[in-house]
Amino acid sequence: EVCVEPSSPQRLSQYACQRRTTTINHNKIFTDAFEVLIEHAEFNENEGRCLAFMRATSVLKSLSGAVRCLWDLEGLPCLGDQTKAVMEDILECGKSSKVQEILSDDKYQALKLFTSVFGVGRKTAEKWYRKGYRTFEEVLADSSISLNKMQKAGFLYYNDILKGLNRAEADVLSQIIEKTVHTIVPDAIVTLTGGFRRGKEYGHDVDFILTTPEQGKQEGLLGCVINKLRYQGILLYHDHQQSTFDFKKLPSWKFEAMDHYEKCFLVLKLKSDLVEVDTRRDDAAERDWRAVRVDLVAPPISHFAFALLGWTGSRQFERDLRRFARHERKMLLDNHALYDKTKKVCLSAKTEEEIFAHLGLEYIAPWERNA
Ligand code: TTP
Ligand code: MN
Ligand code: MN
Ligand code: MN
Repeated sequence: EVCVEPSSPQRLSQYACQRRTTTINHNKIFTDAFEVLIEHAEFNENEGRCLAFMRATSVLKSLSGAVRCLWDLEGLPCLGDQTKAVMEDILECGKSSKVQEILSDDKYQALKLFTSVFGVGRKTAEKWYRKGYRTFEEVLADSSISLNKMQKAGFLYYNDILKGLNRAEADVLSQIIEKTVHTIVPDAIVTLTGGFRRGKEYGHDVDFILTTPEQGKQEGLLGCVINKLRYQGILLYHDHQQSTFDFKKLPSWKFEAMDHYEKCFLVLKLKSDLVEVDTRRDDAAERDWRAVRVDLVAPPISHFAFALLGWTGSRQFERDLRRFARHERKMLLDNHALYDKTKKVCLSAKTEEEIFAHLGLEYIAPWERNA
């Protein structure tokens, strides 16, 4: 059998921030399998295994063609014996026995189900599993379990939130958020970020960055936005987190999901003719809206570029940007700043392009960051 080398004579970098990864994935059959292995490793807190499969997944997503045999993997970074064994299985039998085993595992199934609820993390899911619960009905029937506000919303709007949104629905929401923000601060800047900025067709939520041309004027903006959304009758849930941002603090050296900007996690009513309401639900038949997840973050304009780069993702792209900065440049990068450890200075930036330049990286456009 003759195998076609997936192009690119140049050696592929081990860092996702030195690869261009669009939303077109020619190796979905492998990456879907790896995603199960990643989740399983996450549930078992096996960080090393998790990272290995995340890096392998990301490399496969960046290839310009489908892998047809193990020889195609020659010279590719981040593909070890473990990942190759799984791929060999899939190439030979169309599926991986290891993945099949996990998919039929009782604990995996329960944790997967429970963590699919907004507000339920691995630890809570594990607790419910250990109590012997396998279904939502069993969890909700236990009166000794007290759900927090987020989890209550998670159960209440479960089907809607699980469905996520398409691009057209994200655009409708952009208009709603922009209009609302501009009634408060007319010259505020509203920027779509997250997966939709990377050109994804579907998302589990819509992410926006709000800032103002005048430094500091973004303070208090989110509180006003929340009030306006409530007044419009479309606010179903909000978790407003105040800023804990400190201008003097150096970037954190480890990857943290959370940053220190003022932000809010919302569930909004999306009313539109465009919206497809799931009519299988009894109550859905009479309503003309669907619950959707929206994230808003409000950095000061001085830090906008870092916030934008951080919130655009993908998570693997962010992880590798930071790893590259630390290991290849002796710099610390996070959602707030870039610190040069050699020169002992923070490098400021007005645009993402400037941050890539500070790092000595070729600019990678948002739609090429689907690592
Ligand atoms: P998500 O909205 O979770 O992911 P996504 O938009 O890439 O994909 P999806 O379509 O499933 O929504 O997060 C977007 C980015 O925001 C992600 O790269 C991580 C980042 N983020 C932070 O940097 N800080 C935070 O506090 C949070 C909540 C997210
Ligand atoms: Mn998102
Ligand atoms: Mn997500
Ligand atoms: Mn989000």
